[in-house]
Order: sequence, then structure tokens, then C-alpha cells
Amino acid sequence: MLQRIDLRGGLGNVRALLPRAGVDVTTALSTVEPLVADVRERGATAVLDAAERFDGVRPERLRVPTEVIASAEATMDPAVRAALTESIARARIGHAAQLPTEQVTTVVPGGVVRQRWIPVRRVGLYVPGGLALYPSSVVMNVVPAQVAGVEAIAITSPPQRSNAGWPDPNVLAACALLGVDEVYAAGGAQGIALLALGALDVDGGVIEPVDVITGPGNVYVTAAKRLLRGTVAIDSEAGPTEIAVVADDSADAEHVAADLVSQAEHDPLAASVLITDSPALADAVDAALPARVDATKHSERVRTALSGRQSGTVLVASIDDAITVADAYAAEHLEIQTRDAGAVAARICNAGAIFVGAFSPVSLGDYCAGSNHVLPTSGTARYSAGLSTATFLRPVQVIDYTRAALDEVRPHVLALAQAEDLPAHGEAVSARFPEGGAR
Ligand code: HSO
Ligand code: ZN
Repeated sequence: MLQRIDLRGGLGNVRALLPRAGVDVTTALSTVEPLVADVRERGATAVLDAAERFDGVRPERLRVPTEVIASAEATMDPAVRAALTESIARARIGHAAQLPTEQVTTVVPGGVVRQRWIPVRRVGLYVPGGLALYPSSVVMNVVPAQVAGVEAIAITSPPQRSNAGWPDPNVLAACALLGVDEVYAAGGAQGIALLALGALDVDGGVIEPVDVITGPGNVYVTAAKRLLRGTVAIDSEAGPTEIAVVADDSADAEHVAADLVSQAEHDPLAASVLITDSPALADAVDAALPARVDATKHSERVRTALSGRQSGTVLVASIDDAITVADAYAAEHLEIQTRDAGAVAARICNAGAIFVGAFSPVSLGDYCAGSNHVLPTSGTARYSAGLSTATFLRPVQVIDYTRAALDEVRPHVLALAQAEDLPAHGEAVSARFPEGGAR
């Protein structure tokens, strides 16, 4: 089922040899541009028209009524409530530990530079509603924003025909458990435009634009985020989900196969990649896959994902090479199932999240590890990171010098101002020392 790429003879230009799906955001842009323009012009009516067209249902207004959210919470499955409550508690612990502390630096006596971390005021979180109906993603978006101290959180999620045009009840229940009551029934590109541009709801309610938008979505959501980036900040462009497993002959082939299948169930375009120095393990995983794929609920989707050109087994000569390949691939999720997994994991530089050893599967991180599951895909883990409190915080520098400290550095400021032919810069300093005098 998995194609095999044999790099035992050498890695060469390794990134070009690795399997990866290309997602064409550019084509989606042409569909999304008029939609965004329509929301800019006609506001809520444009969003509702688009809902009717794309989601097949028109909610009576955009904002989900408080009673609808409360009743979703009241009627939720108790096991799901308990699980979400645990997920939220662990995520709060994990994210609270990330909070940066204010740095106060006395650069010279009397010259202080401080770095204050200030949360953005208002954020919008997109929760998908198609193939992916994920209350767990509500947790992963909301918790870091709340822990960062964001004052206003708005969530938008596609209207569901099965819920009278309101978003999925489990998504609403997760909002309630997190204490978020500003929720909109708007999906796709129009949902993103609504968050970025704001609007007046059809009942006159004000929907304020947000400062940052986070959350994964399909290619139209991604195109809208690309289009509106600049008007707002966005987290990253989410592509189809990916798992890579670095394994040696000590790994359990059944575990590896189960994990490869687990993320393939998200999307026919999902990528599952095994990187191993053991042909025997590669064969054992190949042998374990068919039965698992046949038995699992979303068998067709999984088979498509595993046999797609974005998935495969990469055979390498050594674990050192496996690390090089994993870094070149820069997976959204990277599992290390080798001897001395901690030491191997410590050498990895590029991955959205790293799962160490036999008992840290990706699905644990998806739900209940205390980490975040909104992670960089498509190789962007080479330069970016998953959601964290830092996504919602800005380091603002505060400069505070005394007269004496300014006087001391005065000649250097004057010299640089003169060198850059910006004499007024120098004059702004000199004006503070009317007695003049060279120092
Ligand atoms: N693996 C997905 C997140 C998710 N899994 C949500 C289950 N529900 C992307 O990291
Ligand atoms: Zn998942």
C-alpha cells in the first residue's frame, strides 16, 4: 500500500525525493476573492447567502443564541463532557507553563529596556465543520488564547443542516465548557471574511473585526486567510495532516501501522510516512497495514491516503540518515519509535510536534497530552511552530533612560544621525541639553 523510496545508497537532494502532496491554494483564490469582496460590501447578508449556497442551510442570524449553546452543553454525552474537561485541564497546564516572563534589562546604569508581553485584544477562531467536526480543535484554539490573556474570543464554524443551521452541537458544547459565548454560524471563506472584516448581524448585533485569526480549514479557508493576511494576523496555512514515524528494528510494527492509519483517517490527502533503517520493520508494517485498513471505519479514505503519492516508506542506511530525512521532511507530527528514543528526538530540529517512544502516539497529542494539536504542515515546520500562547502575545519593548544615561550616549546618536543624513534625529537629542557642550 505504501510506496517505497530507497535512499540507502545516499540521500542526495533529499527534500525533492520525499513524498508530499501539493495543495493548490492559488486556484482557490479566484473563487474566494469575489466572496470576500461580497462580504466586505454586503456584510451579514453576503455571509448568509454563501451559507445557503455552500452549506445548504440559512441560519436565522449569524450569532448563535445563548440558549442554543447552553442546550448543547446540557445535552452532551457525559463521556464526551468528561473527556473534554480533562483535555481542557491538561491543555491549561501545558500552556500556562509557556507564558513568557517580562524581561527588564539594565543596559547601562540608568538605561533600562524592558520587554513586555501584551496579548492581542480580540481573536477569531475558525472551527471546521465538514469532514472534520472537531470539538477538540475548539480546545486547542481557545486554551492558548485564554491563557495568553486575550480579552475577546469569537468562534466561527459552519452552519449544519442537522442542527437547524447552527454549528455542530459538540462544537457548541466545547465552547460552553470553555466559557466562550460569542459563536457564529459561518463557515468557509465567508467565515474568515466575517472575522477579519466584521459586520452587522441581520438582527442589528455588532460583529467586531478581530486582530488575529487561527484555526485550520479546507483550501478555501486557507485561501481566504492568505487574502486577508495583513488586515489581520493569521496563524499559518493549514494543509492536509501528516504523520512521519522514525523507527528502527526495535519498533512494534503493529503500533507503527496503527499510527500511520490514525492520521490517514483525517483526509484522503493526509500523508503517512515511515522512515526506517530496517527493511524487516518496513516489511512488517506493510504486512500489518491491509488488515487494519480493511477493519477501520473510514477504510476508503485511509486507503486513498496511504496509497497516495504523499505517503510512503523511506528506507535509509542509518538512524543518522533517518534524522536528516525527518528534518528535511519537517512533519507536522513526528513519532520516534527507536531504541533510545529520547536521544534521537533531541537531535530533531524540524517538526511541528515530536512524540517520543512507544507510549506517546499522535492521537494522545490530538486530544489529551497537554500539548497543542494545531501544528505547521507541508514542511512549514522548518520555520514555524504550532499554536501556543506566543501566537496571541506580542513582545513590546519599553525604553526608559535617565538624563544622565542619555547624555552619556549622546555623541554616538549624533554621529549615527549625521552618517545617515538625518540631522533632526540628532537635534531631538541635543534639544534636551540646551547648555550644549561636547561630551
Ligand atoms: N491530528 C489533527 C488534529 C485532530 N485529530 C483533531 C483528531 N481531532 C491535526 O493535528
Ligand atoms: Zn488527528
